[in-house]
Amino acid sequence: MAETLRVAMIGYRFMGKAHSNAWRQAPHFFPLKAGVEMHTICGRDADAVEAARAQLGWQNACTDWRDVINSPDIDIVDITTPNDSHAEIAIAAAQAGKHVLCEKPLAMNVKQGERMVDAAKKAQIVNMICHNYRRIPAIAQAKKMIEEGALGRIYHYRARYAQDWPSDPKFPLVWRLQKGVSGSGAHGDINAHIIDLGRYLVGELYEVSGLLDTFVKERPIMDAGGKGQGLAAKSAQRTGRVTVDDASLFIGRFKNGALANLEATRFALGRKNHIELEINGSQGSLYFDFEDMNRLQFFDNTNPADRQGFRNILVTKGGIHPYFGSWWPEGHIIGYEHTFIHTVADFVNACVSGKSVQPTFEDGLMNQRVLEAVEKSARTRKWVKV
Ligand code: SOE
Repeated sequence: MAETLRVAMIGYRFMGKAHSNAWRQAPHFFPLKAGVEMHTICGRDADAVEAARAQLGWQNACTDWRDVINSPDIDIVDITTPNDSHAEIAIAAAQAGKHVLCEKPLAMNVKQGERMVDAAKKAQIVNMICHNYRRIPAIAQAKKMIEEGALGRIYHYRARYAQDWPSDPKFPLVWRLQKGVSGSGAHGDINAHIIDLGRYLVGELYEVSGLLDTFVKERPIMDAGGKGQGLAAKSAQRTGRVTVDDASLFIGRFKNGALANLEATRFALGRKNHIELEINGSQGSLYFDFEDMNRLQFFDNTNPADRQGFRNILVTKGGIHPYFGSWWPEGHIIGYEHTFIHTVADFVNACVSGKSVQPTFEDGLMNQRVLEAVEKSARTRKWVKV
């Protein structure tokens, strides 16, 4: 093993947990070109971050990310904090010569995203945005099939990302519901994912027409020590105005002529983390449902007319299907956490080779440009070019 890459992760809640699992597991299941040392986990609450350190397997804990950014003992900075700190941390890490993995969305807006891309380019560091769903084997398989022409010319990309965690009006005003911390609501949080998948699978968007809405406009404010800032927080007494969207929809046209139809909502009761994609082309169609994430449905119009239909491809064949060779025998399925392990494995190997690994900060910035074009369209009720 040539070298060991020492990691500092900033943040320790939901994404911190998912990324910690990935840093721990990737070296055990993937042929990495370097070792990984889970050196330091960083968070503002000393007790909470120390508990996270012990639980998640980090060597050290610290309460100020600035202490680790310039440390000569750190090679990689992994940003899993809320959106409003991504730019400051990533730019400082890049300027310190660290490779950076940053959770999505890249930033609060395009301007911040441009500064992050510039800093990464100037520092010539390996930079990646954690759009983990690209590394679902079924999604990577879909990409391969589309590139091989299995669908022919693409006519439609239809995607929906639906959750329901804040649909109770008594759910408190957590950071994902505050524009000053999250930048936007369902739009930047989950529409960002299906925008990224559309750009990955179909191509760049040319113009969009959007609609954003907020269903619950006032929510209880958490008491200061409110635990569970994430998707399962408890309510409190005072109330505050919700400053982000609960749902965001848009239609659009890709540069290659395909049509886009995307919907992201946090008010689809019963949908907990439901991503659904359908891509229709001149030779066939693909359908994917994240609640059945090991399966890809494929309609092949070249089949003889008497036996056509959507067939289920179980994407679990090692050596044939992406990433699966590192896991189990065929049919033994994998889950949400594996998509982060795949992301980290590819990132580590890119850090060793010094090669770019998609999705980069540029991808994150392109996603940000689409997000902002949709928001502008919703404001002006006009079509907007990306
Ligand atoms: C909340 O919507 C969230 O945690 C997103 O922020 C993540 O990106 C997604 O993977 C799961 O849901």
